Amino acid sequence: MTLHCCGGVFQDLYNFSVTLRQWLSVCVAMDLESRLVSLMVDGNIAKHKLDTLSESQLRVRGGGLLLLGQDQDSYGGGFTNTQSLSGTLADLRVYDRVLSDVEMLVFGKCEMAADASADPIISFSNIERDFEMVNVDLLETTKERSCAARRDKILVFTEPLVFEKAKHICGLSGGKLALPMSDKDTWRLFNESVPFGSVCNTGSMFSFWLGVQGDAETQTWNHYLTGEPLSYTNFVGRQPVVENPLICVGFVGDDKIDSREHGGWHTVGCKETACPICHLDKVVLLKVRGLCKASLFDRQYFLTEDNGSVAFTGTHYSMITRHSPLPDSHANASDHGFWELARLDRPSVKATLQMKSPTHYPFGRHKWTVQNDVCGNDAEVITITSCKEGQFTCSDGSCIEIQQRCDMELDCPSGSDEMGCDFLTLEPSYNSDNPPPRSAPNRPVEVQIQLHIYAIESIDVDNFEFTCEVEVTAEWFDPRLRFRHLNHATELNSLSGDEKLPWTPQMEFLGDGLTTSDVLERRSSLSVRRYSDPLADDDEEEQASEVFAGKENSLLLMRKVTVTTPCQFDLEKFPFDEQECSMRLVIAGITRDYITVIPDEKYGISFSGRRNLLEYVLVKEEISKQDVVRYLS
Ligand SMILES: [Ca+2]
Repeated sequence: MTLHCCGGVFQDLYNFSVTLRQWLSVCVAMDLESRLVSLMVDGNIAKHKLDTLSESQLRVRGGGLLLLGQDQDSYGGGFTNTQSLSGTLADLRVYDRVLSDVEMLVFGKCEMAADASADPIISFSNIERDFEMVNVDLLETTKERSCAARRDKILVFTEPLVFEKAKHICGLSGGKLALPMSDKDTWRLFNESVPFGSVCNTGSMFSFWLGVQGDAETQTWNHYLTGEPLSYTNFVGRQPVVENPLICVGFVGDDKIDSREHGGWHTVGCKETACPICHLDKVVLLKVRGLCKASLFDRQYFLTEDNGSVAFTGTHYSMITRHSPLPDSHANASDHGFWELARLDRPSVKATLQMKSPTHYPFGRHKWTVQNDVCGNDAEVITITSCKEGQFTCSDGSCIEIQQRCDMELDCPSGSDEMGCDFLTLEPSYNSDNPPPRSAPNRPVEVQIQLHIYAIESIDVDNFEFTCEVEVTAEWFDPRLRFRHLNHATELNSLSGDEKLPWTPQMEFLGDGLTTSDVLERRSSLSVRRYSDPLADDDEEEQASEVFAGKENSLLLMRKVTVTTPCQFDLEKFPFDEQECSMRLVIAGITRDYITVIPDEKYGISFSGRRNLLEYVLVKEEISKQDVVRYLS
């Protein structure tokens, strides 16, 4: 918040956080005589001294324009809709005296009666007379409502559903089936569900699901998710016997019966239908994934009511509402209407989703038809989800932990967590003939090499060659790539089965004097070694997944080969001598300006075979960078 004062010579910035859908009390008191500014935000007071101002600047001038809910860039003008208040003002008071800290705290704690602390010079007490209202809805509210710290919400879905489905839809909206814990809760629930009585009724009674299930074995009525027996029940008449495990509890009311029985419980077969009353115990923000960054639609929504149906209200400009079939669509029993995502200020910018059934809500992943958005597609797969950070949204909208994605266990109802599980998808622009780009022209891409010799199979002095079994491991980074859901264990991140593979170094084995070795391929694998944490979640992707940068996580090519290498044995001193044979590893087709091969400092070469080979003893194995580099061509 910026405080301007004294003809614009004084400005001060105060930082405090504003939580969506939560009331906030702010009070500012300026005492020009003692040069003290007190700012109260939700019961906390900060003080500031106006030191630098002269007497003449600290004077209140008359006139001016009080404007609420808009940012005036100039006197009475310079408005833009992106700088307007989209919210509710419950109370406003301006006094011509300095309020004390105690008075501000009383106000901040909502303890001040509406008419107390008399004589504000400006207030909402006669708002229609004192204010000109443009694009403002005027609503009656009570102090209890605007001061309530409670952030929970009761949401009624207005289609009768069987218990299982009712349970599911409350889960998708980020809540639970409501369950009153006291007579006070019951009364609230009753009041909030009464308006839906006409659509949620069975005969003369209206009927809603509560989060209660009976247990026939223990003869208890339990919370439907935790299985805990309830400490509060409100059955009409005597507590019923649980005869059948498939008995759930409904909630009744009607205007005729005794008010004590409003909100009374009764047993219903779980296969019968009633409207779900969902309890969202905190503000649930639903996210929309899959829109491009520049999209004109909001990315966060609250569940609200619109025309007696659940709707999704965006945090800024757009809303998702339900519509009946269009009159011009030839009357068709399978046309259940559609959901429309639209900009409130630009109604031509919209997206629609045909409903597949009368109870089809747009939770989860769906293909929407898009008009006039800027992402460039006329159809987009969009995910609407109440899942939290670190969770994956199944295609139906239910949530699992992100670690359960691609872990080879089916966790989503339709198994969507195990689809699209490739570690690597190459962009169409990726050319696997080209090595990774250099970070700078004088910095060739490093390919780190490790050689492990399992065995010297033979030393053939007659034919001037030796044969050994070797495992060569090459490791490099390709910043063009992005990997997904990598495991910590490299062997689980194998790319070998993939249809399209990234660039890999073409290794050749040479002997002395660049003679060519015979290579017998035994086994080879290409995998990804995870070094980093996943990148920050990107909601342009329709699905949450752990994405890893190619510049931080390496590719690992492992080749197990049997190599027969020519060697110029010096036979003059045969057989009592020491011989030196070289096996050269070359990356073909690339000059060393682009690629440099580096033997791994610590594990460059290792040997695990027998050193005593009847006639010979292996004295020493060595790997050297210089040798390798010199032969790059
Ligand atoms: Ca899984």
